[in-house]
Amino acid sequence: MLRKLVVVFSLAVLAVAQTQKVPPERLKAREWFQNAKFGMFIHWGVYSVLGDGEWVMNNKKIPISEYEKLAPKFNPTEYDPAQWVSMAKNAGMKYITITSKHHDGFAMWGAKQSTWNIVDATPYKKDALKMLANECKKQGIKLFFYHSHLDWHHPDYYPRGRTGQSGGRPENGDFNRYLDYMDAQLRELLTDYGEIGGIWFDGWWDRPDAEWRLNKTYSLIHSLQPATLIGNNHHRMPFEGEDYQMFEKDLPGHNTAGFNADAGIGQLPLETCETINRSWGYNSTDKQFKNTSDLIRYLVRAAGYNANFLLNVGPMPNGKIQPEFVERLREIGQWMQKNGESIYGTRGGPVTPRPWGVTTQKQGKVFVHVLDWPDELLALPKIANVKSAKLLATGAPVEWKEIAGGAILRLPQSARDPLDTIIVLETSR
Ligand code: FHN
Repeated sequence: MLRKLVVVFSLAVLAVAQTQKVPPERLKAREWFQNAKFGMFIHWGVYSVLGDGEWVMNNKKIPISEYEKLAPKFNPTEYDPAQWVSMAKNAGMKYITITSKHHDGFAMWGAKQSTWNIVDATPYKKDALKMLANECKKQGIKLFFYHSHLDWHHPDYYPRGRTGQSGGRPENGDFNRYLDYMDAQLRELLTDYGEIGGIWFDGWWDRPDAEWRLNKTYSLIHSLQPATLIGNNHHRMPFEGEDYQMFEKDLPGHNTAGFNADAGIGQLPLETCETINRSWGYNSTDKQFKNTSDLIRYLVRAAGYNANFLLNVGPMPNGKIQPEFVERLREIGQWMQKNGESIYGTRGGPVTPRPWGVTTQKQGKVFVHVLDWPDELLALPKIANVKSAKLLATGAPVEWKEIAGGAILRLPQSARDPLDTIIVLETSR
């Protein structure tokens, strides 16, 4: 017992110490992030030309000399960032996280450190990220960059890690020089692209024992833009200097996809990401689209777990987003227009997630999201000071009866929404 108390106390001290070091503008940004709740993930790069996902180089063992031939074929003349941004906004998304560089090392902006980038290596020649950054600013949506630590293309990414072994790179290289290169890229992205909401790192897991100089990289980012949030998809508890914790293809605390064996849930803002079909980067044969209801229910569950939902699209090589994605985003947006009050600005509610659904809460309101009615009646544990219970959709009162240790909700079948019946409990605080 004493040991447990000491551990709890030390964790509390650590949490306070970490918060104390965080400047006010970043604390504000973290709060903004938690309120935003819903973002668009974009995986886009030269791999889209092959329509076989963003791992195609590794999975098909394509040597660098061959893979580089994709760049001259990448000419997204139909890329319209204004359309992308308004699509995200109409879906109810408040930020966009786009791949500045994925594991293939290809830079989607006019990077000065190498010609392996969209401006120098493709017939398109335009800086896709600059165009998107300008549009995000214009339409008032925050922009985050996904940046891969792991690099299958750079010769100095050496010793190599678990992946990217078939590129045909020399058996030598200077890892620190690679990190300098990556820091220089980040410096550029945080200097020339306006206000950046966050950097979403990925690929650390390729070399978990390497000296990644994270402190140096994180300090660089925060010195250039103190309010930029840092997240790292290392599938572990957050490291020092990070601002949010992400979960891939799983709700916090779950591990159905196999990424989160070592990830507990920390104190920082949370985010979970998911695909619409089964691919991140464009995949022309993947037709296993989740339906809109399931995507909305995932968003609702994420909110109940106190987490944001980052929903992915993988644009086509011509710059268009495929119609199956567009349709689902539009439908999610329609739902958010009506029910967003129970998602935006909320935190996980007083009742922890249950098999029947989740709760969210904000200023004097608890939203009970019943995703699967267990029965005619729904029993809830005690929620303090409930004044009234109403349907969010119509404002109609809902039968609410307090009993010893909790309360009972009753709602006739006809008043339920099979997607999500949202009951608003007004509480006096
Ligand atoms: O390897 C990547 C994958 O391509 C994709 O970017 C996802 C997104 O969460 N993360 C990786 C694996 O953890």
